[in-house]
Amino acid sequence: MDAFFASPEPQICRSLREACAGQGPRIVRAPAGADPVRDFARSSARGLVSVPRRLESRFLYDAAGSALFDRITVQPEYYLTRTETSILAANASRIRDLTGPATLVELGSGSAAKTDFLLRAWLDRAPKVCYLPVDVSVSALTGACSRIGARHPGARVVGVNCQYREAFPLLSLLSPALVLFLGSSIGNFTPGAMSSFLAALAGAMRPGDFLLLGVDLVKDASLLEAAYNDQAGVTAKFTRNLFARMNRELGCAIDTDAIEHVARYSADREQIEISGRFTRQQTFLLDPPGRLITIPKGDAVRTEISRKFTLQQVIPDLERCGFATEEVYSDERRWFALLLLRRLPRYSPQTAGRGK
Ligand code: AVJ
Repeated sequence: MDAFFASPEPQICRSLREACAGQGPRIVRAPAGADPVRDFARSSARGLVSVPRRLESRFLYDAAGSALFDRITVQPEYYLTRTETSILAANASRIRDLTGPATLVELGSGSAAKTDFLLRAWLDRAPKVCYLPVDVSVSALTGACSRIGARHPGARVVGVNCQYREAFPLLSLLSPALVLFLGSSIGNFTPGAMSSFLAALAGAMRPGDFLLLGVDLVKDASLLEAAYNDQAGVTAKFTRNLFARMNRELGCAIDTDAIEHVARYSADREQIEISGRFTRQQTFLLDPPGRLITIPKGDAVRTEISRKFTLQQVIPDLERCGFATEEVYSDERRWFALLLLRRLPRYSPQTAGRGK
């Protein structure tokens, strides 16, 4: 209790209060002081020299990357978005029956196209709904806010421009809440990072609040690999855009044409592994750190993993992290699942991930 009163209210909470009081912007930003370019440069410098070489997936989503991701979601091979949308369309009103009129908070909302079905289900039962999309891409967020505001006049929309975890202090203020984490975005986390993320999320949520989690399910490798190697080459562009972003924001002089998109399914690890492979040696000029990092010909830089799940494994994992599974929705082919979870009544984050 003392600790609670001693800690000042996080700035993001103050910004939200101002936004809700009607003054100030309808977009709440991450705490000032964080320098995004410096953050990108430091993370990239660290990742490029680590073994294996890797870049953080969150940097894939600048304005160009978010737009490319939207194009990925409509490629014929990329079944995830289409399948999840059909599951949402079929179950939105059932979900609303179970959760009641909760505030909707969407982590990694992107353009928020899928959320329409939920908003409609909410507005079918009450004249108003509060919706807070959270995204690192300010362009995707502004687009989503204006589109939803125009389409659903009953929706009070406040965009939150920050990383997932930076939005966690808002969750207890917004209870009763339904947190949306769709698209199998959770698949970007390693198993350890997923447990710590979920434990922190459970710790930030109020008991009884809901989480709607989208997970892509394990399936035939050829279907998975096709989804991440579309014929039109949009996914390849998406991977290369991360390096192009380094050129734009960090002044690296990289020839992105000499970087090849590679996406393979590891059946052992049950994940798609995506990297940019250098078809010739290139040197990164990283500024502000002012470092030179040479990547030899043939070396690969991991940009993403996309884990695939089985319900038998993920449901007990979620339980260990503080979430009880209320209902599971899927499609006829069992390609994708939406789990409606509930924050357990008693849960302390310290006990999470035990035995892992
Ligand atoms: C947004 C992380 C769910 O893993 O399928 C799609 C990202 N990358 N194609 C995924 C992605 C390449 C996507 N997630």
